[in-house]
Amino acid sequence: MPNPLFDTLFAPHMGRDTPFLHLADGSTLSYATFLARAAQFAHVLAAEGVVAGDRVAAQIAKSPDALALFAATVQAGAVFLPLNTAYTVGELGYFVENSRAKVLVCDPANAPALAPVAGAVGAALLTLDDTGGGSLAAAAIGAAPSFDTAGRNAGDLAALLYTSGTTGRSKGAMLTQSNLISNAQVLAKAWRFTADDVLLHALPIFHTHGLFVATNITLVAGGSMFFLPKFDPDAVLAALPRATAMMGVPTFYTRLLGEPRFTREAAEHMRLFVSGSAPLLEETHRQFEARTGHRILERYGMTETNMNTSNPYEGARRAGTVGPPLPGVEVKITDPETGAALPRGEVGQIEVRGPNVFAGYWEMPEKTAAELRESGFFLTGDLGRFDGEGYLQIVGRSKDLIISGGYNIYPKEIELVLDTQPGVLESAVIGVPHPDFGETVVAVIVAKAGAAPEEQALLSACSGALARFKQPRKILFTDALPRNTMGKVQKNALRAEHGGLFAPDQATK
Ligand code: MCA
Ligand code: AMP
Repeated sequence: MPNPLFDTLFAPHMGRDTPFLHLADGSTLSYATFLARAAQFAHVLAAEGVVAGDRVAAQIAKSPDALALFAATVQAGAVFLPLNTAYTVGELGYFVENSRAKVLVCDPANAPALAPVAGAVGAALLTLDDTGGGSLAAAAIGAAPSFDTAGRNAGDLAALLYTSGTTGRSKGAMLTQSNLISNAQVLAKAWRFTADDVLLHALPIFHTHGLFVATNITLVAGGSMFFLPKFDPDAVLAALPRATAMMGVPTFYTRLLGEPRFTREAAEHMRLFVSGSAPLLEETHRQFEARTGHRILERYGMTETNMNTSNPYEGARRAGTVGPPLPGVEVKITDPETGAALPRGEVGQIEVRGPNVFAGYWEMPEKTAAELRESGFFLTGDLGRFDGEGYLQIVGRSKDLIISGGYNIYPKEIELVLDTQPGVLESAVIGVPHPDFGETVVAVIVAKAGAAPEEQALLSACSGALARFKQPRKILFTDALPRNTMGKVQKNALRAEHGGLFAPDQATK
């Protein structure tokens, strides 16, 4: 039966005895071996009662098996729901419950804590670690290495990716098979990926960047990947001489530039470095070119839209811009008040339409209606302008969002935790420039009259409730928050006041 996503990404490689994944221990996994493993996992999912359309949630370490679970989920016709490994049990409960996952796959060490989370929605709990262990792997032993691919339509859901919201409540972005197919095909062509490419993959695989952009492009092209567990400069430098392309968040590139061993010679074998998920400083772009001779190709995307614009492969890659719209994608700049299109050159909200744009937020029709216009244009919450050559520049955000090392952090979620702590009257969480993470989280607290909450107690409260990357790196105290005449906290004023906290000469991280 047809399953367009499986038929595009995986089926063409069935039985191919050529490399798919090169691993840190020097071993290589062929496409045939990988797909046999995926088929075995699909049998396990089916045995758990997973049918087309069911959600398979996974909070597991990056490994070939973790990727095989994605392939298995697609083959079984289910919807993949990858979760950041940094999330706490409290954070996870919401995703599993909200999605009504049929299966939750987690690390064996987390199974005791997550059993009640799975139990609450009647999800089966399976485990998988990064060394081939766990109950999912055990159940796959002896399963047939082929699976009758479940039938799906291009408009059916392939993945549910949760993105935080300005209210602090996460929304599940529904991505269809055709969203993923169209973007992978467009990008593979735009960035000239072929079966000869070896992608250096050091990103996490629970986000669009590492899972759909990096992996799906490689699959469409039939190339292979150096599949590193995480970004580690030593491992990246070791792999560079045999890789041809790399994708990363700006922190990857600033960290590489911090390595004297990262030289023109070290990058000699590479044909392409791509950056996205957060703004790449023009300075980083320049330093990178001076060091390696390569001009980083910056592109712009979102969980809800996959990739929207990209600097060209051939032609000028311009620092400080994210390039023109990708083929098939429409981008317009509109007046935030009226929604009317603005003339070229003016700054406004960025709206996007195309086959890449998601189908809406899972069971949130009001939120969907508020952000996805009937015309099909999606309001990104980013502010930008087109320059004279039709390149998009992102100049800011209308959404209250912090991007730290490529991870999105919604201040509201942290404020909700801080506001309930003893002695806290109110809080405002802001992002300030950070030399390593681009931006980092700072909380400004107003204490209740007569109370004196301590920074350490507040940080502890955050660490119990929030993933590490969301926790404030600094807590400041003030008598009153700056407000405008409408009573709204003026975060711009706070950012201006505290913007130098992590300036390189005083960075403490
Ligand atoms: C880890 N930590 C962080 C972050 N990552 N804190 C703030 N921001 C982060 N991004 C914490 C750890 O918990 C730890 O805390 C300390 O920082 C360092 O931990 P370590 O394990 O050394 O972290 P790392 O390996 O240095 O991680 C930094 C990283 C990683 C390599 C930049 O965060 C990363 O791989 N980021 C990529 C994110 C990504 O893929 N984003 C795409 C999503 P402590 O100091 O207490 O020990 S956006 C997307 O998909 C859209 C569609 C797009 O356009 O691409
Ligand atoms: P996410 O919701 O995690 O997919 O993050 C999407 C957001 O990341 C976008 O709305 C932008 O604010 C930001 N983003 C992605 N790529 C870039 C880029 N190249 N430059 C600036 N911001 C970016």
